[in-house]
Amino acid sequence: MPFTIESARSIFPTTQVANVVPNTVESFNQLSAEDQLALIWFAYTEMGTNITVAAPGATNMIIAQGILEQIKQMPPMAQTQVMCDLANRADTPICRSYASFSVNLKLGFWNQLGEWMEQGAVAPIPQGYELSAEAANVLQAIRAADSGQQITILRNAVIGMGFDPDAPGSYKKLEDPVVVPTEMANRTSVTIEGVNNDTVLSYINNMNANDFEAAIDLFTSNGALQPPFQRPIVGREAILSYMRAECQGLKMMPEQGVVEPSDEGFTPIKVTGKVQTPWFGASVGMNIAWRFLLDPQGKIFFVAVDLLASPKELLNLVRQ
Ligand code: ECH
Repeated sequence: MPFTIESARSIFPTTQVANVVPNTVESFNQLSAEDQLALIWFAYTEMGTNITVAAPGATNMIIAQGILEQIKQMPPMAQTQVMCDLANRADTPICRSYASFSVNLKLGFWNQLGEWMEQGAVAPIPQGYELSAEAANVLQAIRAADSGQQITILRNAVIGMGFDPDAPGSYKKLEDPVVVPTEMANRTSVTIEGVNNDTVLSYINNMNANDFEAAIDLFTSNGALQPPFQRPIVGREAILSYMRAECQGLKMMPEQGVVEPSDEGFTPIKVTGKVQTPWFGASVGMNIAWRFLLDPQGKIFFVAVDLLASPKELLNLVRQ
């Protein structure tokens, strides 16, 4: 076999990804808890003027409701302490529960706290709070990023909070309720300029219909999916749980692509386009590349999803 998962990761090596995301999240993580909270507050409220947030219906907010109500009943100082503990990844019962939340539940949790902070029901960021020079630099980097990069930075900052007793990511996450796939009659089908490969088209159409069982059938049994800035997730079962947790309600809008000649039966295909998350709907279109590697039977051996450095990258379909 000419490819391993590791070697597949570097197909289409000229793809420029948005390194501003991991770099900014890393600088963010070095800041004090107070600076982190204030910075996200500033970034989030500035962004909120151009884009609308909608907590996806699929999120099981009930699970977080008890903790949210508990926080709401606390005196303001204690509320601020809980938020700082989350940012500090302190070992407290609330931080442990938070770490067990799914990604959407973590976002929904903060979304609720943000609404309450705005209404004055939860301690707000103190008026006139001055960011440290380092935090001001991080905020500047976020302002300079495009909206897809901004929401990815926020998301990655938020999911790293709380206290995970095991190695990061290894904790058994609570699962979001499974949504039923879109009925056949109501499904959409995409067209991609330059690509009419059935596997790729089925992948996108099934993902858009939340039909993850069908999407997973397109992978080889040891196939892998590599999300932006992450290691590959290997094997059908692991990919299916990931899809159930993170792919509900995504809208994938591929635009163009290129099919490379096969290498011992393995075919590299790159597709670029936009993705919308249910959190922001049509107000944020993320510029994305899918780098597929299909095996000789046409199954997905590997697919990387990249968040692109700039819209210019949408046109980078260099074969090599
Ligand atoms: C407040 C102040 C105090 C501290 C905090 C606050 C609240 C912050 C809040 C933040 C909310 C942020 C949100 C971010 C959502 C981002 C969603 C993103 C989704 C990207 C999805 C992609 C999907 C790509 C994929 C494709 C595939 O083919 C395979 C799968 C997959 C203000 C209170 C913290 C509330 C809501 C970035 C790119 C295309 C890889 C998934």
